Amino acid sequence: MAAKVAIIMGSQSDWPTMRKAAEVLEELDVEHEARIVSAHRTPDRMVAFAKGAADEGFAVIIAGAGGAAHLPGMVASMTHLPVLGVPVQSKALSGQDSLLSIVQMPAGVPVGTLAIGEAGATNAGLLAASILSLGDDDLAERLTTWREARSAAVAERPEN
Ligand code: RP5
Repeated sequence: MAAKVAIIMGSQSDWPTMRKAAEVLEELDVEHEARIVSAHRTPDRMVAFAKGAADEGFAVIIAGAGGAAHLPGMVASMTHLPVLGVPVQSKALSGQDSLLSIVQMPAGVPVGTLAIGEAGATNAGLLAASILSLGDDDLAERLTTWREARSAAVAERPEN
């Protein structure tokens, strides 16, 4: 069974951000699955997901949430899998609340926290692929090719 990446989010409203992680994983041909799992609205679903994620075949978890963004940290407390946290840009505080809720974990329960918003989601996808590439030479090659293409697409001079 190929290692999968789970993309979980607290709400449907997080999907426009979190789909950026899915898009980059699709580009890299990495198996992934997106689910809505809320720490506050569906706590039982969260516990079941976190405790069962490894047995389901997930190798990396990307967790995005906004506001009082407890999802990544709570999931990290219940699994040994790497958890990458994406602070979704909130309306009230522009995602600063999300960032601080996710990043400041106590020692012993790590969450790899990315940037606020779409850049964070894209980079979470890339980081998940990078983690999986440690045990997958073909993926490492695809990732290298992807990065080279991104570099090649940068013009040397600005256009008028
Ligand atoms: C969080 O509350 C979600 O992750 C979302 O970012 C935020 C707002 O959710 P909705 O009220 O839009 O469903 O749990």
